[in-house]
Amino acid sequence: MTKMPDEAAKAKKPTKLEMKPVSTRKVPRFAGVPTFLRLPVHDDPRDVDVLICGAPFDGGTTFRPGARFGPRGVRNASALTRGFHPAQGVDLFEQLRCADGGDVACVPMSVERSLASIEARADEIARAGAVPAFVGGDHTISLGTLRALARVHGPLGLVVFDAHSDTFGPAWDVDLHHGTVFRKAVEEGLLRPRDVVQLGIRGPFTAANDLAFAREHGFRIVMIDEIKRSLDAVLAELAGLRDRGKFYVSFDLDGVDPAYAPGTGTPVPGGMTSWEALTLVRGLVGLEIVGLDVVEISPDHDPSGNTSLLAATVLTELLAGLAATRSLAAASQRAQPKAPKRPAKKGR
Ligand SMILES: [Mn+2]
Repeated sequence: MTKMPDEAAKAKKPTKLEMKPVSTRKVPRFAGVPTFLRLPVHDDPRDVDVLICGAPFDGGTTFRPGARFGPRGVRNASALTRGFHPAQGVDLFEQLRCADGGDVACVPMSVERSLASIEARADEIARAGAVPAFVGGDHTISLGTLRALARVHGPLGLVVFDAHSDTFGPAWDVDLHHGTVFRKAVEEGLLRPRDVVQLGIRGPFTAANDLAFAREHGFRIVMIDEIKRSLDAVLAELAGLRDRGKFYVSFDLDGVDPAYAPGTGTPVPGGMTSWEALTLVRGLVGLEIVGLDVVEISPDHDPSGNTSLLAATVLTELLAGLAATRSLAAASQRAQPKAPKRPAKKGR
């Protein structure tokens, strides 16, 4: 039957925007223009719960550059990610409306201008009531998002996966680079330092006092040995962060062992396995997470593509955690009997 022209026009314009990955029955995973998690490209954060944006900037790198290609690498690799996460028992795309918000316009040789653009985008997303999720980019980008989110939400707790503390001093007299971001964030009052947990820290260090700043400010430094010896104890500690206020989560791929994630700017042997990292990410369910990033993905240093695939997988685990947290909160609200305005009726 031939459709009337106005009916055809209606069919083309869905009344409600579908903010989930395109069905693999319609478009195979390897086809189409690559976007984060095969999501639609959508600019307006008011239409989504989470807006995933690329921050292709590596001008804060002190060693091996290439993280500017991270967002592209993760978009490609994320064709293999899926929505249903058995550990959480949730389909993240059923719980969360997500979209690819495109890339922030970064200036390759200007940290200040790039951070200003990232901050403006994070600010816009947060004020729209959505969670900004950034894919880097080197670790410097976190400072841009933290500046915006602390302004909107107040000082934040932080869970960061990383081989390095990133609280170090200036390099070549430059005080802002990917190894100083969390010292800067504390100095700018963006964090609640006693609610900062660093996971996977390891040496060798330049000097014995490399972690002095983090220790003096009360960061909980979880060295890699603790994770290897007692993952469950670390998970219990993460569970203890629930009800401690709003958190930011930052996942630097170099927290993972270079055997699993060699495509990163400053690899350090002896890190987490992919499984340990993903298990710890799952341990964040229940935290009130208002922003997140996955950084230091340098695809050109990993011809296998595993680093980008792991980054994409970490991203979906973080989102599944948000989804699980929301569905748990909704379930507990339903279970809470409301104070009855009049005596409860029998048989309810
Ligand atoms: Mn880092």
